[in-house]
Amino acid sequence: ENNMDKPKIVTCTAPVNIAVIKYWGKRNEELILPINSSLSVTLHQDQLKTTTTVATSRSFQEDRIWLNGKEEDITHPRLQSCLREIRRLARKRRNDGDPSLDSTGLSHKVHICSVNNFPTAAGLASSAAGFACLVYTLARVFGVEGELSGIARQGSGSACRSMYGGFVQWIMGEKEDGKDSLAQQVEPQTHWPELRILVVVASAERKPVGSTSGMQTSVRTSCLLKHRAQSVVPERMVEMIDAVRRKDFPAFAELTMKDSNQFHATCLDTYPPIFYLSRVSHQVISLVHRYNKHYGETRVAYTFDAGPNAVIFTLEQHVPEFVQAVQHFFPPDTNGEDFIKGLPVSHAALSEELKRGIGLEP
Ligand code: 2P0
Repeated sequence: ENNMDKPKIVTCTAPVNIAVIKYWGKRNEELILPINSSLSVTLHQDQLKTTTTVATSRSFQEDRIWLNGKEEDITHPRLQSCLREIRRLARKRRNDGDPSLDSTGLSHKVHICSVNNFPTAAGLASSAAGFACLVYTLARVFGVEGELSGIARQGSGSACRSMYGGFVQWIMGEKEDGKDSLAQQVEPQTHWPELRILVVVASAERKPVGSTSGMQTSVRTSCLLKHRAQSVVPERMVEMIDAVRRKDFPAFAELTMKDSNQFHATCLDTYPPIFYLSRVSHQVISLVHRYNKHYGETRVAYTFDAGPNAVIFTLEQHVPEFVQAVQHFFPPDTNGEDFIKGLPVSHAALSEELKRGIGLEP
């Protein structure tokens, strides 16, 4: 019996990650090499995630991909990078003498289906989970093991961090070929089980300026970004890793908020300027600072990516109280682009779940 005649189908999921020290700016566009290191928290698998199925069969005429049910262009350069690199590793492994790989399997075409359970491109890190999942699933199909974050990085920079759970750093690296620009786990998700993440959805619309082109303009025009990459982030990475290791919430929270604010300051320093925060975002920022001031300690932190939605970090014990504060100031039925409003129904239901807080542990 020839196994290669049977279609092979593999399905995997990958979660979103939320950066607390932000990646913004590349030194090499093609290899996706960043101008600074970054650090993120990977969400739990059951929350915001991508699910990808890859099928391979001798009868497939060409590689094809469907994203959220719609066929997309497989010739996209970043997709091609990931496919090429995985096939290259598979070929290398076979040449190194691993008999479990059949030579015909490598020439087989793949059909890829990928779906998100959250709004795409609303600043909720869809490309991170998407490319992490694609690379991981392809690796399983072609029998590739080992370090894969360098391949995920070539799909989307932030995707390399979703290859690991818990607290993850993306070390920028020094080499020109990017071989040392990889993600590394700082602590596993079990390290800080009391930590909770809330998503305050201000808008599920597509962001006006995509991350890739936005950061290009920032690198070209913002001297604040240059200063940040060279003189601010290196120290902050050390401090953040230390805060995570010691489970020092106030230190973690303060660094998280300051880094989010500096990222958005570099967006404003970009010419022409980029605005990711909305009126609601600014109100959430004020609420967090007032809340912390009221209790005389830093109990809650916010961070914002390339969109207006707030990601809130807090400890388990403070979740009900902070959610109450959010609901008091952002009642679900007010006018405008407010809490949960503007979301498709299925996502509104998801948000109800998110309000209860995402644990890092199963
Ligand atoms: C981050 N963001 O560290 C930062 C914070 C957005 C703000 O990574 O061009 O989609 O694919 O490498 O990874 C968004 O950028 O950009 C991002 P590409 P990516 O999470």
